[in-house]
Amino acid sequence: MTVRPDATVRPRPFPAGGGLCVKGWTSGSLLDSPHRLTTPLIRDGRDGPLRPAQWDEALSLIAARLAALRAEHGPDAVAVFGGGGLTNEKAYQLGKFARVALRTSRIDYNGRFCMSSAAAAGNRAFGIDRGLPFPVADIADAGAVLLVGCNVAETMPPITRHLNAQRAKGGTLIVVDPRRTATARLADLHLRPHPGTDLALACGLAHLVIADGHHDLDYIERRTTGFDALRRVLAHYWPERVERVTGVPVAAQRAAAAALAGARTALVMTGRGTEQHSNGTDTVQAWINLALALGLPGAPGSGYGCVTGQGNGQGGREHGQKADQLPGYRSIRDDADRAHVAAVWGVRPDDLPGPGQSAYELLDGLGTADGSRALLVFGSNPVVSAPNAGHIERALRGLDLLVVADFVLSETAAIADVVLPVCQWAEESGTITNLEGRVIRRRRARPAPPGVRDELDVVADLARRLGAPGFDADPETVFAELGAASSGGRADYAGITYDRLDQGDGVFWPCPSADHPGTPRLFAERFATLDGRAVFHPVEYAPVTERPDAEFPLRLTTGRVLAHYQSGAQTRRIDELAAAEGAVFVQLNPANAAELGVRDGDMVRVRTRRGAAIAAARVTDDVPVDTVFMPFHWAGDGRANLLTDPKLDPVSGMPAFKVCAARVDRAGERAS
Ligand SMILES: Nc1nc2c(c(=O)[nH]1)N[C@H]1C(S)=C(S)[C@@H](COP(=O)(O)OP(=O)(O)OC[C@H]3O[C@@H](n4cnc5c(=O)[nH]c(N)nc54)[C@H](O)[C@@H]3O)O[C@H]1N2
Ligand SMILES: Nc1nc2c(c(=O)[nH]1)N[C@H]1C(S)=C(S)[C@@H](COP(=O)(O)OP(=O)(O)OC[C@H]3O[C@@H](n4cnc5c(=O)[nH]c(N)nc54)[C@H](O)[C@@H]3O)O[C@H]1N2
Ligand SMILES: [Mo]
Repeated sequence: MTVRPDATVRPRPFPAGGGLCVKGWTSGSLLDSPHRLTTPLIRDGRDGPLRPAQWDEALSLIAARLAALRAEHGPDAVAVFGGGGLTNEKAYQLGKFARVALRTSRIDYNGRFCMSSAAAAGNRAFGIDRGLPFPVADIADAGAVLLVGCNVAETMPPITRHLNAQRAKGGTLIVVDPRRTATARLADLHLRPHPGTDLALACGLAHLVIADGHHDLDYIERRTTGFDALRRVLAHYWPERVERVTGVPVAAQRAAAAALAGARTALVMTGRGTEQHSNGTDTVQAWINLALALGLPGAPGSGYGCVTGQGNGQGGREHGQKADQLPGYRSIRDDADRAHVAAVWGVRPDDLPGPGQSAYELLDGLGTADGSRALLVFGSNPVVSAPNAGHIERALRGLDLLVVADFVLSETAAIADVVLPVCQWAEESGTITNLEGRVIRRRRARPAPPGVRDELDVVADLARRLGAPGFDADPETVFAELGAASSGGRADYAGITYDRLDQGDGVFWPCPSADHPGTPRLFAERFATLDGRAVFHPVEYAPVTERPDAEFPLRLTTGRVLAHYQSGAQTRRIDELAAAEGAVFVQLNPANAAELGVRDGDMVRVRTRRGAAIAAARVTDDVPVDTVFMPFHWAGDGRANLLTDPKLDPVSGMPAFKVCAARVDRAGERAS
C-alpha cells in the first residue's frame, strides 16, 4: 500500500540529505497489513488465550490491577519499559507518567541497549551527549573518516551518500570491524580487531599519533584537561603489544594513524560494534581520546560522533525515559533539576521518585523479592532483543501483569496479559530528533484504523484512571510542555515550536528561546563541561569479556542485516523483506567450518553459557577465524539473544551484546 498524504500536508525534501533504505520503502505495507492489531486483547487467567476486548474494559482492568499492586507492594512494584522509536512527545509523556501517575522509579528503555555507552562517554568527555555534535553533511568534508563498529552500508544506507562524496573529494575511509562488511568493502583501509579488543586498538593508534609527534599540542593546552595522565597510560600501548591483543597488524595500525594524522580534517565515528561491550564506555572514551589528541572536536569537518540507532534514538534519550534522567537531560539526582521539573508537572519535588534501575537490571529483577510485579512495555520487544533472552522471557511470563502497547503481536505482546493496539508513524503527529540533534516534525498522513488509538491518548487516559489528571493527548500541547520542562537543561527545546519546525528544515538543540537560531555545531568555542574544556580520561584495556576456552572456543558477535529491523517484529511481517532474508544464519569462517565438518547451509547449534540457538551456517571468510556472527532479528530457537552475555558496563548499564565465548556444532540435516 502507498501512503497518500492528506491534502494539508505538503511533501518536502527530507532534511539532512536523507533518503530511504529498503525498510523505508516497504514500511507503508504494515499500515494495512492483516498482522495489524485493531482491538485490545485480554488474557483471562494465566494460561488462557488472548481474546478481543473493548478499550474501556482493557484500561479499567489495567488501572485496577496497577492500583492494587501499588497498594500492596508500593509504587516500585510497577515498572515501565519504553523505546527509542517513540516520538519526543510520547517519550516525554511516558517519563512523566511513570513518575507522576505511577510514582515509580522503575522506568528505563531499549536505548539503554543501544547508545548508552557513547552517551556516558560523551558526557564524561564533553559534558554533553549529542550523537553528532555537527551536521551530518560534514562527513563529506572530512579528509579522513574512521568508522568504528558501524556498518552504515546496511544499517544507515543514506549515510553512504556522504561517504561517497567524501571519497570523491579524495578523502580516506578507514573501517574498524572484525567482519568484512558491506561498509568495510567501501574502505581504503580495513582494520579487523578481535571482538572486544577495540579499547586496546584505540589506545594503540593514539600511542602512534603521539609517538610520531602528530598530536595537536596547542589544542590540547587550550581546550582540554588530563593529557599528561593519558600520555603515561598510552606509553604501554606500543604497536607490537596492540597487535598481540587485537590481531591488527602493526603495519595496518601505522597506516591508520598516519592517515588520520595526515588529514587536514578528520572524523572519528562509533557504532554499536565498539559500544555494546561491558567496557563500552571506556572503549568509546578511548576513541574520543584519540580524536582529542588529534585536536579534532569543534572544527568543521572534524570531530567525534556516535552514529545514533533507532528512529528517534537521539530524542528518545533526552526527555525522561532513562532511569536517571528527567526531561532536557536533567538529572533526577540533582535538587535544582528536580525542583524545575516538579514545578512544570505541578507536583512537589519530594514526590518525584529517585533514580531507578537500568534496562537489564529492571528486566532481570522482575518477579524477584525486590523486583517489580507488573511491567508496561511501549515500543520494545525484549523477548527477542534483550540479552540472555531465555531468562528474560521466563521473568516476563512470571509477572502478575504484563501490558504491551504495539501495532503487531510481537513475541512480547504474545505473552502479555493485556495488549493495546496503537497508531503507527503515519497515523500520528509528533517530533523526532535525528542523529545531528535536529528536531524534525513528523506529520500525520492518514487516519488510524477503527479500534486503534493514539498512544498519547492511551497514556493520558490511563493516567486519569490512576487519579493523575494533567496529561494532555495533543502532541503540540505536549511538545510545549516538554519545552518548558527542558528549559535551562542541556537538551534545551524551550525555543522550538511546531510553527518554527513547519517553516524550515528543523531546529538543532540547544535552542533556549524563540529568537535563538538553534545550534547545528557544538564545541566551536567551548565544551559543555564546567570549565569549558574537554576531558581526557585515561582508560586501560583489560580482557573483561568472556574469553574463549576449551569448552567455548569461539567468539560470538551479533548485529544486523540490511533487510531486517531490530527484533524483526515489523520486518519479518513484510513479505518482500522476509523473502530477502528469510531465516537466521551464523557466519562461520571456512577454517572453522572445515574443522567442524560443517558445509554452507547446514543447520548448526550455537551454544554459550546462557543457552543454545539453531541457525543455518553461512560459511564465509567475511568473518575471521574463530569469530562467528549472528544477526538478532529472529524469534524462537533462532534467537541470538538466547546466547548473549548480560554482563553490564559499570557506567552505562550497556550489556555485552557484541562478544561472548561460544561453540558451534552440527545440528542435523542439511537445510534445503
Ligand atoms: N538494517 C537495519 N538497520 C538498522 C537497524 C536494524 O536493525 N537493521 N537498527 C538501527 C539501530 S537501533 C541501530 S543501534 C543501528 C546499529 O548500527 P550498527 O552499529 O552499524 O549495527 P550492528 O550490526 O549492530 O554493529 C555494527 C558492526 O559492529 C561489528 N562489531 C562486532 N563486534 C565488534 C567489536 O568488538 N569491535 C568493532 N569495532 N566492531 C564490532 C559487527 O561486525 C557489525 O558489522 O542500526 C540502525 N539501523
Ligand atoms: N544480540 C543483540 N541484541 C540487541 C542488539 C544487538 O546488536 N545484538 N541491539 C540492541 C539495540 S541497539 C536495540 S535499539 C534493541 C532494539 O530492540 P527492540 O527494543 O525490541 O526494538 P524493536 O524491534 O524496534 O521493537 C519495537 C517494538 O515496538 C513496536 N513499536 C514500534 N513503534 C512503536 C510505537 O511508536 N509505539 C509502540 N507502543 N510500539 C511501537 C514494534 O512493532 C516492535 O514490536 O535491541 C538490542 N538488542
Ligand atoms: Mo539501537
